[in-house]
Amino acid sequence: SPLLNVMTAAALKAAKGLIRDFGELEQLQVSKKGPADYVSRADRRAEEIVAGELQRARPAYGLLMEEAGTVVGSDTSNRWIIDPLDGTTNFLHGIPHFSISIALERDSELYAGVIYNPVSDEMYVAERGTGAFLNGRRIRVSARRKLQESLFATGIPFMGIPDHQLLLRQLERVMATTSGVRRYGSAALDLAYVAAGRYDGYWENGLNPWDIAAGIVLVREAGGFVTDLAGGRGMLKGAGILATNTGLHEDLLALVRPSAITAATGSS
Ligand code: 2AM
Ligand code: CA
Ligand code: CA
Ligand code: CA
Repeated sequence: SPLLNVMTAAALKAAKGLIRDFGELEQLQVSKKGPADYVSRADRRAEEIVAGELQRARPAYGLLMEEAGTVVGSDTSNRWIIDPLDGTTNFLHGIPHFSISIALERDSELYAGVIYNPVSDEMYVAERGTGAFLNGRRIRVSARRKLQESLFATGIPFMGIPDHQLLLRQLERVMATTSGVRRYGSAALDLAYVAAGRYDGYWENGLNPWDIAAGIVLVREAGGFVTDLAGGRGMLKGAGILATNTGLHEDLLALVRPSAITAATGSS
């Protein structure tokens, strides 16, 4: 579709710069935004390219970006949500697992999403009602229904997140009953992998809208189900995220929802 073409073109253009910078990491200027939150010239440059391309194609739309913040558009029903480099820590350590994530929110609903991994050259796209695709091929969530056969992903809280205990308790419960847990460090790619049926589910506490907006569209269009960690719809409001192949949703939610954990351990 014309919309997805605009989004993929922006991602591909920004990816060229990221790949160049990934090959010359020593020259990259890195600064610190917050506890364990690093930003490099690569993040900023990629974001400028993505935002510039999207604004050229759809001048009236607003933007929500990780690095530059918010741009209010004259068309208030359409807003881009952009993470120009998801997995910055991997990137800065020379680990080839990072992505560009672009979502479109329309009338306050997530409408389209594009996630691109420049190293593996995997382009994930989804638009509401038309399915999810990886490099042009239709993708679907997995069909697994048993926890003990299923593989899950999560994110490990970084410095500055107060409740490390929550993840440790969630891990304890998920490890004991499933095929395993992975932690690769790009929330956007974690969601893309759920959409592609690689992971059977993924959860993470907290996160920002740009980490997950595009991935939510992908998982839904691939037949999956996405909620916050209380089973509600607060994913973009920092209430955590749980994305599964739908069939496993209740089971995984029962293992990781904070209220269940608090009740089971009797602490707060
Ligand atoms: P980033 O690479 O764009 O910063 C990994 O669990 C997810 O958490 C990624 O989406 C990563 O996004 C984000 N993340 C990692 N460290 C972070 C920090 N200190 N503050 C906020 N988000 C962080
Ligand atoms: Ca960041
Ligand atoms: Ca991110
Ligand atoms: Ca980022």
